[in-house]
Amino acid sequence: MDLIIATHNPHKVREIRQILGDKFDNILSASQVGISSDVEETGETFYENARLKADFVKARKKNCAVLSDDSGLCVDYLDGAPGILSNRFFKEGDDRANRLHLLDVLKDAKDRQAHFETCVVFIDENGKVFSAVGKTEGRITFSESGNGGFGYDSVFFSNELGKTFGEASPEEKNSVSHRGRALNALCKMLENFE
Ligand code: ITT
Repeated sequence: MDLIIATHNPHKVREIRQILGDKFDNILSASQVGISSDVEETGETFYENARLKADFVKARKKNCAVLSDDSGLCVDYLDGAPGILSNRFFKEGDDRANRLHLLDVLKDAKDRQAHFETCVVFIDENGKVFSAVGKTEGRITFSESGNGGFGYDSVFFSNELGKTFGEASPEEKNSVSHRGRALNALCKMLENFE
């Protein structure tokens, strides 16, 4: 089965391809199928925004299966912010500026607990909708560490890995990440459905 990934974030495309492996015949990004425009993320939850992104691509590629991912970092000290606004925390689409802003906002914070969350929405060729969520726990570091990953990875210390996602290999990150968990849960759901 061919699958279109409804995202314009190349890092997500890379990770989703790594995690899904050979579960789909062909995994194409939105730009590879000629969709360069994006939907406005007006939802109030990860699910609502993931659904908006999946519906947007499905409406343009009616015969294909579509997968979207809406994710974010939720920091306890900030009552769950930046959450669904993670990509726009300080400056839209500027990962480095957003990371440095987070370190600045938390410079005096003792409670540094945080989690990443992902909601994936999958719409099959016939229009049936599936969704799954994944979470991973950790804490925000006091400075950046590691060059791997993207977004907030170099300031997120994973409780399970004992290092930041920026220091982890792609395989290590995917094995415990919010995205890895959400996609594995989705795949189980799809296997049971078939
Ligand atoms: P699309 O909407 O096109 O999918 P996006 O980057 O805008 O791309 P989101 O709205 O889901 O995607 O924003 C999520 C932001 O949260 C993302 O830009 C990163 O800053 C951060 N983020 C999400 N997953 C992450 C991960 O695995 N590691 C580090 N940061 C992550």
